[in-house]
Amino acid sequence: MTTPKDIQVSVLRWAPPIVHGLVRDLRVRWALEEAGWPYREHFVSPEAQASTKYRELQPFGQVPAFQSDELKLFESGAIVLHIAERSPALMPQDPAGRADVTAWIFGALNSVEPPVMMLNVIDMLYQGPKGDDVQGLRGWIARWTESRLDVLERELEGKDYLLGRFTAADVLLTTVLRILRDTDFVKKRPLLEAYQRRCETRPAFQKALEDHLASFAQHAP
Ligand SMILES: N[C@@H](CCC(=O)N[C@@H](CS)C(=O)NCC(=O)O)C(=O)O
Repeated sequence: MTTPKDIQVSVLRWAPPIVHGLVRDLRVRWALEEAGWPYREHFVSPEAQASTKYRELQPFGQVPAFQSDELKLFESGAIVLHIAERSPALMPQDPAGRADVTAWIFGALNSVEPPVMMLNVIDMLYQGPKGDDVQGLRGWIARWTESRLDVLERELEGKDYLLGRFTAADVLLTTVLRILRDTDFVKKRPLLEAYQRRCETRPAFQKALEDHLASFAQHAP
């Protein structure tokens, strides 16, 4: 399999420290590091995000967006899947194994990330009053999140990674679990915490995180 050339990944030119290590270009950087595909950063400012030119690349004006000599792509899950489909480091070669990875990529993004993000919205992003109604909603979403983490714990029992070996599904699941870093949802579950640590101590993750943080430091106001 040939490696695409001239890869560029869009990243926020700067973001406040509260989201450092969470912005979704990290997923793509990590997958690229695991695959061994060189890439360049395409820094986008808030003005660029709003521009017609950037919206042709990412219709919602968000990051990440991906470009290569072959194609352009948006949505972190689609980008990681694209890389994985061409990289044995992220996806096994047999059809059943590939199907499992695809299912877990969607599982991480579509079944685990929604309640995790809702908690994040209430805890970090929502600035309005947090009366009984918001607390009640948070409690309900917290139980939804716990039920998803229960499933993950069962899946990971006796395994180092979701599908036994490391795959793109672990890139997405780990970066989703990171969103809970200021809570005890993962911390109180030793098996999940160990899984997250195992994934985050991989050299490819460390390199991706280092570059992700360096680009914010470089553009700090
Ligand atoms: N579903 C999208 C979400 C992308 C997203 O939420 N990007 C955020 C950073 S993590 C962003 O660009 N926020 C800035 C904005 O929306 O203006 C994906 O996974 O790529």
